[in-house]
Amino acid sequence: MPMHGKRDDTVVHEREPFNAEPSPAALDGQRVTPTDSFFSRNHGPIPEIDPRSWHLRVDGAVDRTLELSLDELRRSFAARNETVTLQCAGNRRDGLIQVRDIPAEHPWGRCAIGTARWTGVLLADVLDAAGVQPEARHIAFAAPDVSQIAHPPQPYGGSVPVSKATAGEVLLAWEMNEEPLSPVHGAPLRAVVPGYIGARSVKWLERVTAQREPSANYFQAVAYHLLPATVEPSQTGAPEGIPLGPVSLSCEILRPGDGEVVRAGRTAVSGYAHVGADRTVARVDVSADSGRTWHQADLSEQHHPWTWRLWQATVVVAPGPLHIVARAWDDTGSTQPESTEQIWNPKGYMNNSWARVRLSVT
Ligand SMILES: Nc1nc2c(c(=O)[nH]1)N[C@H]1C(S)=C(S)[C@@H](COP(=O)(O)O)O[C@H]1N2
Ligand SMILES: [Mo]
Repeated sequence: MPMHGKRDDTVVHEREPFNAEPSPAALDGQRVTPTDSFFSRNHGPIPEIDPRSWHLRVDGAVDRTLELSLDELRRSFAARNETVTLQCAGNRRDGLIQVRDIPAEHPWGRCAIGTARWTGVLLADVLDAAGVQPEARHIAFAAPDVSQIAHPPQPYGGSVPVSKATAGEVLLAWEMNEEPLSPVHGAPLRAVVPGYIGARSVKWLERVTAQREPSANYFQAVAYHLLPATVEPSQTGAPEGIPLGPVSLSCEILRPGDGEVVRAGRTAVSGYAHVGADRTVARVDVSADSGRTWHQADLSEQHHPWTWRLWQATVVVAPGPLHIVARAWDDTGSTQPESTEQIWNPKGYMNNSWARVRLSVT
């Protein structure tokens, strides 16, 4: 029984803390994801915040420490509306779990991703008002939700490099799809960091700190690192892996559904493709014969720089069991690895292997 205003067909991985993703059918074909179909990823209970006493503190290596109420934020800075895709680093983990089990992590399917219209102010403008000092290299975000998953248990936090924070694309948002943020999506204010893993878009934001080092928060310093396949995550002295920031190139098939029965002949295939950093999706290929021959999909326009591109194609399928696969290319000419075996990692992040659905064709 889904909650928090989500559709009835939402897949709930955990009720408390709430972790849920929409069905592929709910995500398919919509450039902007309705809020009731937007995934939700939480590491602790949703904090109870009184918006009247809430304020944002901006501190650390700044010329002026700021304390801003929501009204002051709205009054002091120009409002911005940006369409931005958020993707969880654990999106598509279920594919990695099929290679080898990943205990204690949610088996996210292909829908821990969504695109919303976010309204707020530019973090760059707020930082400008505070005056970031030259020794600051990172901007840390802190929230009040205490996570028992962290070692030791601690409130959620993370950071982004100053260059990203001041690039004029990171938002401090109070609206999602033209409505005030709901509690589950971070009311009254959240960071929206385009092109980075969702983990950096800290919800229930209450503190922004300019500092020399990345955040020491568990979710920045320990979790959300891409570990070598041979490492035991709890092993002490193990290599710390790659701290994840910009999102790698990936794509998914949202229609037909995995395991569906379809009739022989022409079949419509559609889905999304997404890449972060400063890259763009340049092409999507679809194959109805496991990658021996490829058809180029039609891509939706890139109206906004920080959104996914939806794609569709028509392929001809012959009777029998078969796999439809898809792969995206970005503007650097990079494409996705074919198999999950090559990219399995102990925490199950960044599954960017080819998209795949199994079909029975009658
Ligand atoms: N305070 C706080 N912010 C958070 C999280 C959290 O648990 N607590 N989860 C992060 C992760 S991992 C993701 S993917 C996104 C998900 O945003 P959503 O729940 O609005 O979809 O929020 C991020 N921000
Ligand atoms: Mo995430």
